[in-house]
Amino acid sequence: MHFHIVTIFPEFFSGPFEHGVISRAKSAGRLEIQIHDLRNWTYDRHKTVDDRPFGGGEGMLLKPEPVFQAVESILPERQAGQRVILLSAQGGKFDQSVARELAELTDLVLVCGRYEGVDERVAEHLVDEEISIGDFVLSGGELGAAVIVDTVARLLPGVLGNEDSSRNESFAAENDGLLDCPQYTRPAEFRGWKVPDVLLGGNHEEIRRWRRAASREKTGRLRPDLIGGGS
Ligand code: 9D3
Repeated sequence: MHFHIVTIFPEFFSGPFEHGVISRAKSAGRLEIQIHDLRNWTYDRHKTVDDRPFGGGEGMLLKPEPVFQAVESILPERQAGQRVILLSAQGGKFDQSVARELAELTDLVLVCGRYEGVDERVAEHLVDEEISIGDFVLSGGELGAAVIVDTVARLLPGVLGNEDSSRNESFAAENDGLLDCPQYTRPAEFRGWKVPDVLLGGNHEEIRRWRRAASREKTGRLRPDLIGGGS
């Protein structure tokens, strides 16, 4: 899968994809991540990407021309399997099921919003959809784009070593809608806190039952919304 990120801060992305699973998947040719500097599609002396909102108001907006130019050069004609997403605070919320859908694509262009927002013609006439990563205020779309690349890349065949991608993660769904159970490693006692005895014994049926109960308890306590208990 080929990811394209359009941003006014290309340096932001030297880092997030250079570690662990994503870095290895890039080297193995499982995915490609191309960073595009939005200013490459400006034609004035100052490489202007922003301007003031019509009608007045605080702050600046991303101008439409460089964004259209960038996306139209990256994907000259939109084909099946290619999608363009604008990261914005107004978008639909990203989650694991959106990630699973995006993992089917061949090309994904992520346009990072900045300033107080983006000229609305980008959302209306250029991108396929607008996505937010949650109900909180960020300074721009770059962290959102990094979150989406990381989440989607893990689902690609071969990236986690799961050739068949059958172990397709579904956040809680694979665990019957529950959170992961608590896990422990050595030492068996740390500062007086003991690892549950059942995990130290070799009774795998008993361990399975303990994990299941512990998952249920923890989900009810931390994420009652996942078991239909409201938030
Ligand atoms: C919603 C608040 N806006 C009205 C005053 C101001 C505003 C907040 C944040 C304008 C732009 C931004 C920049 N945010 C993003 O570009 C963004 C974002 C986010 O803020 N939260 C969650 N996901 C995302 S993805 C892109």
